[in-house]
Amino acid sequence: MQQQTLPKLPYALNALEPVISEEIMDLHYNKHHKGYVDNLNKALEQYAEAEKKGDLSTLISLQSAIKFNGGGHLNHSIFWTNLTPPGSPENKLKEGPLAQAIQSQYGSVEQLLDKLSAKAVAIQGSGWGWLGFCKNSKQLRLATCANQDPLLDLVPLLGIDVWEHAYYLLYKNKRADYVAAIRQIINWHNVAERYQKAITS
Ligand code: MN3
Repeated sequence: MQQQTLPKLPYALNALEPVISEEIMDLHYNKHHKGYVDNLNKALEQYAEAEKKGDLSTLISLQSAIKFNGGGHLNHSIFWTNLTPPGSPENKLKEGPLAQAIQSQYGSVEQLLDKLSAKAVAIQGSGWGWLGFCKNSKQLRLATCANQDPLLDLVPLLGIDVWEHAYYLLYKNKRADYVAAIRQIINWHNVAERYQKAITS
């Protein structure tokens, strides 16, 4: 398997201020996300080695590291693109299939975000709140994942990282304030693009 790489951030480290501080972004992207990528590559390398040797017990023992770091890499790679500087036009959801689906299932974007926020705030410990698309029912769904578990049964559209590293330096213990503030920097164009791909593929 080829080396996984840290994707380029689509904006500057300070671009999400005042909602997310430059210090949080620097640590979150350059340390946490980079750490997931580096540790994933290490685990994948060891996995390939063990595979060559037919070393089954090592293969099994590497699975949790691959899930954790691989999930962290997948989740953050989506998360960065789900965000946009406050006040940018991408923060508004334009008319289209996603707007229609949200309206018919949740009433409005605000009502959807109220539900997603409540779920994300209630996660015990670290994890992610997600808006996803269910390919079987063709419906939007809300979900939560613990730790860095990736969202596998839905197509991920919009993720909210509620690990303390995502907000603690600015919001301290007030996870609900962070989740409320993040509405100002959601990149709805990105979410709509992901939805478009999910319904047509
Ligand atoms: Mn994180």
